[in-house]
Amino acid sequence: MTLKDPICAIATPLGKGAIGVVRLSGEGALEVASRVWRGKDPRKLKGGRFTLGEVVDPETGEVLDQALLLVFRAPRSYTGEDACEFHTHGSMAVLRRVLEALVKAGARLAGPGEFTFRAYMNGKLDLAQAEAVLALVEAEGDLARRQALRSLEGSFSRKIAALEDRLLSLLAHIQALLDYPEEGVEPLEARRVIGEVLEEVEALLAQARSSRLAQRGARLALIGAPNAGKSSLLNALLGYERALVSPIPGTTRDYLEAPLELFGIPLVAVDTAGIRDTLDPLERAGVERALRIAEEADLVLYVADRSAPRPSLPPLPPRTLKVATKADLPPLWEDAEFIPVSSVTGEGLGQLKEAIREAFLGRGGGEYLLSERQIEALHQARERLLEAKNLPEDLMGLALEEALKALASLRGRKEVSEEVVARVFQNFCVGK
Ligand SMILES: Nc1nc2c(ncn2[C@@H]2O[C@H](COP(=O)(O)OP(=O)(O)O)[C@@H](O)[C@H]2O)c(=O)[nH]1
Ligand SMILES: [Mg+2]
Repeated sequence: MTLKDPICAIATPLGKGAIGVVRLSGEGALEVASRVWRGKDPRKLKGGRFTLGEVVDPETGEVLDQALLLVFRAPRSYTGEDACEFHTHGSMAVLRRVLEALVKAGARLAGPGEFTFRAYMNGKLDLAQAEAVLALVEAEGDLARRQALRSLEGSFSRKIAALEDRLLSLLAHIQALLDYPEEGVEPLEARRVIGEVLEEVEALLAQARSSRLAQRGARLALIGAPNAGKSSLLNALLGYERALVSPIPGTTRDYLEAPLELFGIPLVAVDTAGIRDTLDPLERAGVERALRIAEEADLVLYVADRSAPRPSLPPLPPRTLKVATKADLPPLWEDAEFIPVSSVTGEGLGQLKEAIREAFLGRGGGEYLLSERQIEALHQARERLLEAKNLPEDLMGLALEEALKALASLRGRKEVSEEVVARVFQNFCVGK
């Protein structure tokens, strides 16, 4: 496999769409395109221009579809290569034939992520940005979208670059002290710098949880006595009638799931059967299942009716918010630990949502979407920084270099030691 040969792939989802896009990129891509295109010659088109024409089978000349062709010229394309997109009608029948035609015309089917890999190799994106592309493609909720976009735009990379820079300067100083002690280079407050970098790394690591939530979503379980108002609360949170609500206790015998996006987090809300002692075997099974669902949930809403005698608390998992329902009715009990809400008037729903948000995201909310690889690299950087912090200045170098490597790996820069050397040299032109 060469790195520059023309590759092609269907870029839109497999199914039926008004339009579908087939991508082509690589050296000679426009040559390949010209063999399947009836219309203006793609080789003569300016980058960034669309043209209307027909896609044809290069062997038989059969017209496959009417399409728009969008041409990009290196380096001004996603991959940095000559590239183009065929915007055809979006059926599999069309897309498959267009792809086939491109292969006949000399392109190769792209491997997974190959376009973005080329973009990375050609310096269009760094590794963190490439991961952001993947996250954007896979985003299920608005939080993941927002955070991934921020990384794609380079804000995360810039932050990491700034941290790398500080460590490089520190390493340069330490090296200078070792090599030219007689020069009287001002000793840097190494520990303070390390402490500051460490703080930033830890602040980033604190976003690991919200990143995972944003990407994988979370399960929110509603449990409580029959008739407590669980199903009504679910409907109120959803904004539509999903669960059956009834004044007869024990209506929800099994459980039901509903997708619910809160604060951009894709949640699955699970409404369960009421928890109470019952002899009905079917209801009994439902109760047991409810308790199991609560244990497996990322967050539990324990729901109790404030207008009825106070129920005794079942064993609750640590991540539980207590909710007192029917706040519009005269209360029979009060408890500051419970958030009062009314599914009828909507009172307290905002406060409850805020509490859910805080339980999931903490107060900050999280700026970036960290991949598992990034979390791992940040952990490594953190450990090395902690190690360096506890060493005397002349022995910190190695741990600092390791920390730097871990940080640099976020952006995909593997070799940093050469750079350290260069920085030392650059920093140390004090007459030598
Ligand atoms: N006034 C009032 N009634 C409510 C409220 N929430 C639920 N209910 C009523 O309480 C009964 C039981 O509600 P439901 O949601 O089915 O409870 P579940 O068994 O816990 O799912 C129904 O008659 C609801 O209309 C509320 O906030 N205010
Ligand atoms: Mg119910």
